[in-house]
Amino acid sequence: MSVFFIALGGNLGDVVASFRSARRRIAQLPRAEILQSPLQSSLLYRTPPLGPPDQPDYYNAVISIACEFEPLKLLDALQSIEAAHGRVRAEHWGARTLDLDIIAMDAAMVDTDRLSLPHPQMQFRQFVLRPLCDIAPNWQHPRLQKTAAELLNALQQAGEPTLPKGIAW
Ligand code: A4P
Ligand code: MG
Repeated sequence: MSVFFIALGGNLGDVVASFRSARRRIAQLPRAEILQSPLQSSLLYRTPPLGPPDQPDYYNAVISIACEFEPLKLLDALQSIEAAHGRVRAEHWGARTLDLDIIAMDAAMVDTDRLSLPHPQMQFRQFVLRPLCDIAPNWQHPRLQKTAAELLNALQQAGEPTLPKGIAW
């Protein structure tokens, strides 16, 4: 059984409804369970867009699941959930209805064409680290040897404005 952290992002359509429905679908994956504690789903954050600025603010959250999937099989499942929510791949870093990225699988390091773990950009992104810290502040990045809380703190020390408070969803 592995613990995966999955980041949800989106800025088109009824994002909160898409997030709720994606969370339900992820919980229903065979042999997957969203871990029991309600803390295993982060709060929901409204975040300024990274990338082209002429797009709406994003919503972001992170959930964690324990499941027996091989990571590529989980990626397939997440991509089919994205597709079911109208995700069309157009502009790089452009607006999207639902983006589901795997942030990490325990302390695994994966480097293949289709999948890199931990997600190579995670340490630069408050919209990933802030919600991750709601549920796993002590998770340790296996390459950087820093916890999620330390990575978030480093961004804030570097002068990045903190995100507005999150809300339950
Ligand atoms: N891939 C490799 N590693 C992973 C992983 N750990 N998890 C591959 C998921 N996918 C991974 O992703 C492209 C390919 O990355 C996949 O086919 C997979 O094989 P994609 O979702 O098809 O395309 P994308 O999301 O447009 O590209 P990318 O580079 O993943 O974009 P990001 O990094 O996800 O950024 N601003 C705010 N505030 N909040 C956001 O959530 N998101 C983005 C998208 C831009 N700006 C944002 C946000
Ligand atoms: Mg993505």
